[in-house]
Amino acid sequence: MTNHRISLWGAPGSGKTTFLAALPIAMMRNKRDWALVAKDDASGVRLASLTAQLVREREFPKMTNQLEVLDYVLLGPPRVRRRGWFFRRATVTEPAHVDLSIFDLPGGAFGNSPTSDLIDDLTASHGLLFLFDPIREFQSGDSFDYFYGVLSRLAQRVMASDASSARLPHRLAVCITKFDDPRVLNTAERLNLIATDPDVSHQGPRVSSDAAEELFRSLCTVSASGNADMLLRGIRQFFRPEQVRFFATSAIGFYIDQRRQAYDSEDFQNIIPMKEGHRIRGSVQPINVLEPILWLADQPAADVK
Ligand SMILES: Nc1nc2c(ncn2[C@@H]2O[C@H](COP(=O)(O)OP(=O)(O)OP(=O)(O)O)[C@@H](O)[C@H]2O)c(=O)[nH]1
Ligand SMILES: [Mg+2]
Repeated sequence: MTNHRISLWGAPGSGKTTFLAALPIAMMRNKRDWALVAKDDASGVRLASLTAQLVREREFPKMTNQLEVLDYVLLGPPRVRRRGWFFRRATVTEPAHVDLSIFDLPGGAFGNSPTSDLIDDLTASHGLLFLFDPIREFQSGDSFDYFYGVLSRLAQRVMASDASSARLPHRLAVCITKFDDPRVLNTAERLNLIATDPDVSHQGPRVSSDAAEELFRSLCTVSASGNADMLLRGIRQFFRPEQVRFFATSAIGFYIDQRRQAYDSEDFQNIIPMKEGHRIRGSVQPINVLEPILWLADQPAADVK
């Protein structure tokens, strides 16, 4: 069994906990059989309650106030593997079985002075899932503040133990969150980045992983502080290009009318503004939530929903 530790990383309110809450739903809505099985009661109860809150109460999670470590086994569809050498070679079918620990922290922890414990946790992770909230970046422009301090401490830590390594060993999934927001969707449409896959068009627009980098670059240019362009430079400087992938994601997805079971480009918002915060309008339809997790866990990509 392979062992993978994935840390969620992103500014306060960038959507880390909601992304996690949507993960079981993304698995259930996927055609192939992916499942998360909790390794202890606390991890099982926590994720079940987060997911139920999203689906049943249609409420977003409360802001995270302490580190949460959630341990699961990620079970996947059977894969064909070769075993043994030459004459004794045999083909066996095994379900993918990956140990997955997910670290979720309050976004504030990634600010100016990250603690040593945080840097230890990130150093020991195999995959980093960086959530970039374009709406927040447009309004307050502080993603860079929650990115660079951590990144430089991480690089310092890794290079202290291996002076020859010029880049970090981690895989990095850069997830643009809130793709369902009209401002983000409009940007992707304006840049002609929407995939035209007939299989998914009834579920709403999607941006492929290759096009997501361009979307990210463009969203960085409308940063309130003008600092977001340095995010991409930091990513390029510290990670190996083949270890970085971009995703345009939404934890809640677009509103899908229950009767017609289809996306309506005239009525797609799945969020209702409330006096305080937002509520979810209809069913939760995660977009590119499972995909970055599978990529970070080094598993074959999920089938299109
Ligand atoms: N439109 C839209 N809004 C979202 C989505 N996910 C999260 N949000 C909004 O972002 C807010 C913050 O989400 P959280 O998941 O709590 O963010 P977080 O990164 O865990 O925040 P901290 O725990 O404070 O660091 C939510 O209350 C929602 O209003 C999404 O997929 N689409
Ligand atoms: Mg949180």
